Amino acid sequence: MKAVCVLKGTGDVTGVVHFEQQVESDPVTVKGKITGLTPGLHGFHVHAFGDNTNGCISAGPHFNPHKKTHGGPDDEIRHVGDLGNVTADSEGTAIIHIVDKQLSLTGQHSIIGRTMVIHEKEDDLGKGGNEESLKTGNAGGRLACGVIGIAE
Ligand SMILES: [Cu+2]
Ligand SMILES: [Zn+2]
Repeated sequence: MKAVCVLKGTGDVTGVVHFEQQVESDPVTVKGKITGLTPGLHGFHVHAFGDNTNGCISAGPHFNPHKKTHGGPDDEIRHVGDLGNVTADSEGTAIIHIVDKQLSLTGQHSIIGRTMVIHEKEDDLGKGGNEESLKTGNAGGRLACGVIGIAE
């Protein structure tokens, strides 16, 4: 099973992300490139809805079918959509290569038809010590997003 997402926003940030999974019990490999960022860390999540009618805001909160609090990708307690941060280099380019155990491209909690979002700021992975940290990781605005679709 393969999926793809083209990220776009109102500014210069754009990207393409590819997803691959062999069978439902396997991890999902996420590979791609996002350009136009400020150097440093940027929160990167799957949000609940594949709705871009009002830009990236319409994608709703982080995809969280198990009703947990926000966390980092290696935490047991996290939203399914919590992929942590990607790092942009001095040119503003982030090369993504993530292998994630909680994502799936099939089954009841598939991410197909949901939205990938790249954020303005670093995701504190739920360790920010305030209420917002346990919801969004204080990752700030949504720079670009795109709906995850089935790929060939
Ligand atoms: Cu997000
Ligand atoms: Zn989250």
